[in-house]
Amino acid sequence: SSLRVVYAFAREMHPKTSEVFIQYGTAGFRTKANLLEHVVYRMGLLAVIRSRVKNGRTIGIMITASHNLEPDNGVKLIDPDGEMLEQSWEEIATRLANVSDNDLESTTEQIIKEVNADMALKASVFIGMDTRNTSIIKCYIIGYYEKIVGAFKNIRQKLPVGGEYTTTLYVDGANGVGGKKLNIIKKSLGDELDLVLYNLGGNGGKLNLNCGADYVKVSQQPPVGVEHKPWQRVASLDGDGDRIVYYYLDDKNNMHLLDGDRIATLLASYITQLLSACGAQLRLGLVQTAYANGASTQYITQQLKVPVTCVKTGVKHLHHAAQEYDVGVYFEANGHGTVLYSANAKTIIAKIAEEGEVEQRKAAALLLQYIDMTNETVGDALSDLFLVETALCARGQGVRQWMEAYTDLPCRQLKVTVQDRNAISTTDAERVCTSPEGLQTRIEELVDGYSSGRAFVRPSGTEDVVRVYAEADTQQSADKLAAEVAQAVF
Ligand code: NG1
Ligand code: ZN
Repeated sequence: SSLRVVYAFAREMHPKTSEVFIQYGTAGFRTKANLLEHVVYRMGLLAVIRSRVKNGRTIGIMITASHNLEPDNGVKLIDPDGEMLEQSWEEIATRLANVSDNDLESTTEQIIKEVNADMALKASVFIGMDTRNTSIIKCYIIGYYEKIVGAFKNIRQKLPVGGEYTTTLYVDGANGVGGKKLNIIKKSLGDELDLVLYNLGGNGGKLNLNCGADYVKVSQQPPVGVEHKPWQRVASLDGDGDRIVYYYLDDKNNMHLLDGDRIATLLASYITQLLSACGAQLRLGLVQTAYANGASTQYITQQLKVPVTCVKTGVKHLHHAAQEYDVGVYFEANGHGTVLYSANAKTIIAKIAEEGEVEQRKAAALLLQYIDMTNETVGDALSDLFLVETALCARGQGVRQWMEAYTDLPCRQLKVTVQDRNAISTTDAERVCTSPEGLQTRIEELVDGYSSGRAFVRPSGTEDVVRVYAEADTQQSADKLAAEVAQAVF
């Protein structure tokens, strides 16, 4: 069944769009990068087969066009001892690269028979690439969702659906790539998760326009293009599929947002629960930025008793800080994040899964699969979606129980256009403004006028604006404080 996902992906996401015959030569396949999409995906498939023929030893995939100019790219396979792919396989690679999408399945099955691959063996494939823009994208398309969906289904077989959890999930795809991927995975999910997808880019829907995670988070409005039912949980992705937030509407049509902070707390508390069921003494910590809602930080430190690190905006800072923990959960409030596990943590958990008491073994096995479902390289909306769905299902929680953990402080984000945004500099993870002179004092004076008030400003790293953030005990106060601080910046 996992192979069916692979073929569906090949057809839908990496279709063969050109009739140009392409041959595996001395340096593998090499041609214009835009002709290689389907070839790279299929070489991923072939590498897995080759690894199995080699008893599970590692096969390399190298994505590069070496000295050729930027528009070219290439892909070649490397055998376990570092030599070039065995010559008799060049014909096989060429055959697989050139079949039509319709014949891909039968040709692959034929090749598996010919080379006598034991498909039950665990395969190992390493992927390398050069710095071409097209390399990074191609590197990413190989066999990844197969693994995540496989782990998700395995876990679901162990966890009965119960309590307030329901298997129906609405998704706002932001008219981007994440929704399209889910549309393909959807069929292979069966009863485990019933996805109802919106904003898939049809009907002239424009990328991120009035929809998607950023729109929902910043405007605090539900996206257009989604049919709403009271209390139904909706996941909203962003257009390039690296952010996710959840929300629901109540029976008075008020929206309730479950943002990156909320996702982080859910994952942290579920993983803590699994770790303690394993009997593993590992240090779990959470990484946030100044944009994290103050109520979430308070809940995490006071109730969950989990340590929190606050860092500068930008995933690289969060990722780095998360590596300091055995298990590091990191999320930006806007829904960008993931969970990292140290090598030591993985070894300990794997050992418990082998040698622990019965109940500890069970919990450790579950946690290993949870780790398998996690994209530790980079925050990924789809991986995060499966992590959230698993945690909710395991705890028998619907959106309302999830929301009950803590109450967000009302907040407001604004953008201010100024002459030179770099005149503003900050310190203490961007929470304190060091220049221009007097601005920090002014912000503090303004904040003092509000109960539970907090505010900061920083120059955006992605737009030519200064961002203002404020929170306070009521929405009206948060809005007013943000406007006053914006005025002080301007
Ligand atoms: P800037 O423009 O530096 O605020 C925004 C987001 C970041 C991060 C980056 C990259 C906010 C407040 N800022 O950065 O969290 O996601 O874009 O996408 O959401
Ligand atoms: Zn994004």
